Amino acid sequence: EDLVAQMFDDLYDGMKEEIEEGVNILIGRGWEPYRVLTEALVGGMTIVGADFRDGILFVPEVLLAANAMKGGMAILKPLLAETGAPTIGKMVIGTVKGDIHDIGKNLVGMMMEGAGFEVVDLGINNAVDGYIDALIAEKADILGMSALLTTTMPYMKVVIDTLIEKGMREDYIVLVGGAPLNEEFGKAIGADAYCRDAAVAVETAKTWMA
Ligand code: B1M
Repeated sequence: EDLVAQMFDDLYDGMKEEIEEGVNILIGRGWEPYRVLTEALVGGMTIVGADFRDGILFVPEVLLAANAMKGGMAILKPLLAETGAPTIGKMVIGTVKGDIHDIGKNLVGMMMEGAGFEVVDLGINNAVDGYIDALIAEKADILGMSALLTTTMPYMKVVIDTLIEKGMREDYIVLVGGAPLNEEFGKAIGADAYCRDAAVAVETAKTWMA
């Protein structure tokens, strides 16, 4: 698909308007919103990530790419939302302390909402108290934590250990995700499940709520 290749370039170049236009065109061609999300947007960000890692792209450029991606996601958000679906459960989600990456978390939030969950998004850089206060105040069923850095992912254990200390661990389903995590890490820190991507997060949440 030529347009998707063009969108990879546009995302790489941080061209927000072009990305928004591309998303609209693909939707107009009858693509499912989830397919646009994964193939065009997440696919494009994977290329950005590789060149960022290899020192070809730098923070300012990656910020522009992230901004363009968010423009595309904003168009898809209402399309992913199922109308009138009964609420299945409530999730508090946030990126952990020290970490400002939020695209993956936002995507998980969008997909969860689309699947009928109520989502309370705490944003980025969350300390343990913020998570715990929100879980109590919101009477949440699920805690979702995101981390994109190897240096911030251990903080998830701090949060889970604090839940244990306070005798609250059994009250919540704890789901974790983010590029540097894996199944083994999820188990080791005492999460209920590691979610590889947003679709898995939705399926896992549904399974645990059932
Ligand atoms: Co950052 N960054 N970054 N960055 N950045 C990474 C993560 C990195 C892998 C790039 C690289 O070197 N290849 C690298 C980390 C290396 C490491 O830890 N080993 C890195 C680095 C080093 C940094 C800085 C330290 C760079 C610097 O300043 N020198 C800095 C850190 C700042 C901080 O957090 N304190 C930094 C900054 C930034 C930007 C601000 C420029 C920007 C973020 C913008 C934003 O988020 N608003 C950015 C970006 C965009 C990236 C990459 C390129 C893309 C991340 C992304 O959005 N992916 C990233 C490269 C990569 O990941 N390979 C990189 C798309 C997104 C849809 O995927 O977030 O994985 P992802 O989410 C997926 C799944 O992981 C899962 O579902 C999502 C959807 O399928 N998931 C969950 C995620 N969270 C979940 C939570 C759940 C469930 C599933 O809960 C239930």
